Amino acid sequence: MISRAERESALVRAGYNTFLLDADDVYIDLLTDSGTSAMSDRQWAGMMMGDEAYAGSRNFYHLQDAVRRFYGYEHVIPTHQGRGAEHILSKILIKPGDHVAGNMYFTTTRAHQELAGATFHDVICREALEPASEFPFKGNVDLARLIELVERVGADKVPYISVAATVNMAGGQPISLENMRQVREYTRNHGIRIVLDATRAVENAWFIQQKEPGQGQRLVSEILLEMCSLSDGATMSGKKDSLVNIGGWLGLREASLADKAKNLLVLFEGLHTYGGLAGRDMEAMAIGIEESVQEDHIRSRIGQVFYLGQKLIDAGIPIVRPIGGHAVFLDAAAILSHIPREEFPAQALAAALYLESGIRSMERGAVSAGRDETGANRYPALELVRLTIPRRVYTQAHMDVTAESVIRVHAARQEVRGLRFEYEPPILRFFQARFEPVPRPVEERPLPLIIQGGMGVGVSSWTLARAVSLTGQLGVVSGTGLDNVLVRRLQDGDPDGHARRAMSHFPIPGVSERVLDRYFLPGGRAPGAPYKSLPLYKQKVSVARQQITILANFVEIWLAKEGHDNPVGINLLTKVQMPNLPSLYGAMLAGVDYVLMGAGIPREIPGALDALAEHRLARLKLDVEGPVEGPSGKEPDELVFDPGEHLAAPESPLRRPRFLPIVSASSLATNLARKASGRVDGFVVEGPTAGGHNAPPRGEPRFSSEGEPLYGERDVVDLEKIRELGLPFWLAGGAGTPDGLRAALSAGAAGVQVGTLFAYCDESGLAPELKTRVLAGVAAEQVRVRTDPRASPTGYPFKVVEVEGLESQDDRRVRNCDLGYLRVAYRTPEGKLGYRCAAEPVDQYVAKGGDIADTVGRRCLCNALEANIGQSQNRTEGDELPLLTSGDDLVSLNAFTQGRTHYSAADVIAYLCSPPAPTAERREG
Ligand code: P61
Repeated sequence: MISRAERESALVRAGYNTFLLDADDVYIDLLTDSGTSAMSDRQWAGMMMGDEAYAGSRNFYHLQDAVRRFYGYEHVIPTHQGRGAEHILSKILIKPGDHVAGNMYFTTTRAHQELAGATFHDVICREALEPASEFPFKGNVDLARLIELVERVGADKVPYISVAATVNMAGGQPISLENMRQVREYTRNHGIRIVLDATRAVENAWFIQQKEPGQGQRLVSEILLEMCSLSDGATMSGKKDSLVNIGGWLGLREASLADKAKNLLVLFEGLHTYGGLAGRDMEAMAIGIEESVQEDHIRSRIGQVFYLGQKLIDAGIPIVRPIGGHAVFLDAAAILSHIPREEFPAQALAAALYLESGIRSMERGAVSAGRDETGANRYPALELVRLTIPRRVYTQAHMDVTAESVIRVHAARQEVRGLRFEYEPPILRFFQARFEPVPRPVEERPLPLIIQGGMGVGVSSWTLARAVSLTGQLGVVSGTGLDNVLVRRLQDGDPDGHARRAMSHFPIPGVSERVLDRYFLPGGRAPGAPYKSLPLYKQKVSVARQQITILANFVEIWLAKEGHDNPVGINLLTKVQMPNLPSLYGAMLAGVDYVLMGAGIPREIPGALDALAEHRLARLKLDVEGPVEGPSGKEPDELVFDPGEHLAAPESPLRRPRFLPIVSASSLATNLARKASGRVDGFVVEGPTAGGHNAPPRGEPRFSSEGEPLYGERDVVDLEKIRELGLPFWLAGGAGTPDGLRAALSAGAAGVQVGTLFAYCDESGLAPELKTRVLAGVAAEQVRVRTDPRASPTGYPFKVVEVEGLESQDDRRVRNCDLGYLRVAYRTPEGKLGYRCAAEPVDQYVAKGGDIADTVGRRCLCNALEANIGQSQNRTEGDELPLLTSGDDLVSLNAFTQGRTHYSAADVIAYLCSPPAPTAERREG
């Protein structure tokens, strides 16, 4: 069987529709008993005796004999399968405006009746609509309903009654002989024909033998003949009772009708002596008919269905009672009572069962029922999932596995979410429809225990965030620098097509096309060719430039959320101010659930999120450095973002994500909780051992002998004060161990934020060779994480990983500022805004009024971090070198990796959630 992760993606590929799964991705296939039974040795021998004459094949006569003998119809018209017979029958009997009554609809049967112009009326007995009712003949016609209909529309408008035995959609439920006799008597008096759907009539006959008074001594074959004698004709799908992979027939008593049928047959199926079948197929069906009525066969067949059903009943699973002939039907409406009918509980249950165990079942509820003539969804009384047992294929052990799987899904039923259509075909929609999960509002979800930290640039990629979110914890995408990450990905050929797939869903017209036009290189860049970069961000940029930022954030979140409905977050740096509003808007267009922001005080962000959710203009104050003060009395400099410039007529408001500022002090949390421009939903509380940028130590700066900033008592966050704010919080920085998680929880936190462990996992965006090198360094205890007070142009301490043999960016780099995310605005002597970065060429920085002392030891983080994810810029003086950052806990990664050379995000989650190691006493006990 394929793994859970593979089943997950198979299910997404199949649009949550079990009909669209590849059979190779299925473990136990209970989709249907139609054409899936195993043929016997006798049938296979018959296959070898195919007489493939175009006309008058010997095998046709064998089939005709078998049908006459066991079903009693004089005229036998072969069809390729059941619906072929339904098609012909509907066409010869129905006139537009007619009414057909039946003991519950069947999908193809009703579709052909409607296609011919009739309206179908369900006249099944009321007991059939009650899954728990033990009534033994739930397939019975409710005569009162039938009479009422005939009197209302007139007998001349009712060409025939469609009587099914057993009734598939009711749960494989039989009709009694007595009821059939009553229907016969009534219709005879009114000149109305009865057409039997004989598809599973043998199984019906067995139920009559078992349950109907006075029938216990008769053979199944005798009962079958009597049932058929109470009808004027029958449609048959040989793929069920008759044990063949393909084939069917139409049986009639009246020669004139049979002639009409044969006339149409040559048009739609084939000549009347083969009707769409090969001679060998007719031979196999003739033999299958004979085998199907053998008492031993039918007893063991229905006995196997009963075995599975009884196991489920014993486990308290709501199923249709009594257990039917060909399948066990789960009562999805009862099992998933938390999912409204509009969200198709049976479809969702079938998908959940596949995900759990690779078992394929079939929806038999509102999706199967389709829409009525007004276009509204039909909501049938029964909302079922069918576990259909092919004949002579599976063993009781398969039934045991199936029962156990259903029991597990039932136990975790609260986890199952509703579905909505992504594609809905106009007829028999259930076969080819595609679905997607109905997004569950983030407010209704439990808070995550683990937040995967947003590590930029591109380390917390969509692949990482998606992998984490799929486990039910919070995956977070880093939004920093995503626009250049996207255009570089496109210039590298977007090998798997992921970026282009997401781009095709971008709601702002024309943008994706324009970006593809300019940046997409189908085979990647020519060897040695540098990347084309984007124009640098400024206070005001063109609409087109903003749209690339919106697009890039949309793409990353869209991909992280694809195919599941678990929450995903985005992390942005407050300090990287200028692209933040378009980034947030892009992420929100893709439905981002959480926004996390640190590196500064994001006081204005909550209000901006409220505005963006309503597609309203949002503003942030732009920080502007000296040397020249702005003219006094002048409005403060602002960043303004107007969604209206991009989406003229948005369809509906966007979901306002939860906002979690990242803070390093309780005073900051208090300030944000009280003074932010809108709702703050919680905090990530980050200590100085976390990776990336850290807060500087409080008070007079002190340094170790190696020049690292020293943190002291004053830098320890007062958790008591945080708790008092009454908002959930997560601890970050050195919390990435099972003990760290437990300690956080006992300190009142909702969980932890973990970065470093995830940075080196298979799904992270870090270049594979860097992961390998660092993990080898960790195993050899040859890594060091140094807090560098100078490396970052922001002036915040920045953690740098040092590994034996890893070449990193250093002072020898020829300075060049062509990405510019860390540029800050300053005012020129002329009062204009300019932009500078302490890592840009020194003379330029000084020319812009910068202090030369600020440039010392500064690294170009933009280019180095791009290099970290394999998007190193190619320069004449050599490729840009990486600069790795990690939390202090990198050095203790061994406790987790234990010699592994690679691991997955799910491994990290499993490790963090692992129970405490047993203590000495407990081990002895
Ligand atoms: C089945 F999802 N049954 O049960 P054909 N009458 C009856 C049938 O059960 C039946 C046909 C006529 C299938 C296959 C199937 O919505 C679906 O040989 C009582 O399939 O043409 C077929 O016979 C039609 C599955 C049909 C469906 C329609 O699995």
